[in-house]
Amino acid sequence: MAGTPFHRCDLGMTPRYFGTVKLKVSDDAAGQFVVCLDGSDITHMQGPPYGPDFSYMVPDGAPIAARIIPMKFECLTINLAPPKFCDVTEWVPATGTIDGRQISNPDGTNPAGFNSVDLTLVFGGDCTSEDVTPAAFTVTTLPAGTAPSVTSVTLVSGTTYRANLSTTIPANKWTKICFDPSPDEDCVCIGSLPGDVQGNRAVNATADAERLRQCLDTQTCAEHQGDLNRSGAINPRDLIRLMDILNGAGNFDPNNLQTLPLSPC
Ligand SMILES: [Ca+2]
Ligand SMILES: [Ca+2]
Ligand SMILES: [Ca+2]
Repeated sequence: MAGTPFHRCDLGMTPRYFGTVKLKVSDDAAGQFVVCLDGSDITHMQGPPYGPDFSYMVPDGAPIAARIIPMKFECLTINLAPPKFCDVTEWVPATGTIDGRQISNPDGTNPAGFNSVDLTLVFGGDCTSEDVTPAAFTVTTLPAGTAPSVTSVTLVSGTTYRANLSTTIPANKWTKICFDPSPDEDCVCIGSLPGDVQGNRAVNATADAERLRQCLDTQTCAEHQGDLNRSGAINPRDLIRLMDILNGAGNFDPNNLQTLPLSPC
């Protein structure tokens, strides 16, 4: 900490004296600092070079000490944010995405679902490409349950990386994937709710079937919403598969009226 010299400033007829205190910390400083200043100490102004000969400080001839009102400062609490880590500028799938497709065929074959996320990074602070490792990710689910883990990270291009999960994200839950754990984490939440063509956190036979009919008409729905059977196309077979998901069929438990909680992101 360093103090700058006091400055004299004339405001009307009354000289005022101001002080500035500068707090200098190292680049990686973080946490809470409490700065307390004692009452003004004027004793040092009574000796050289502030003695009677120091006329600039005593323009009206009165001792400088007589015109300083000792002050008592409240302690100042400063919370320093930790150093900047990497930041994620884009996640794919985007946070809030809900996969409405089946998680397997009704007979249990062809298990499928989101099993990776892509993240585009801006490096900063202490964070470099070497920090983009599986250990930098945490994965949880809501409702709580067994979550996949990040098993590997591959470079897609530029500063876009793919975090590969150990399994597909579980059905009827949010999966929350966070990079760059404390103190500067970035998270994405992806849901899986088979039958939720609307992506509104609720499976409803009437509303989601109606939405799928619109998808068939307009072909403007995202694949993860309208391609219930994961065929790569949205067509009437998806309407049949939606019925299987709603009512239960083979390995499918009935998913009508299933809901997701609010996203944890
Ligand atoms: Ca970050
Ligand atoms: Ca819905
Ligand atoms: Ca399809």
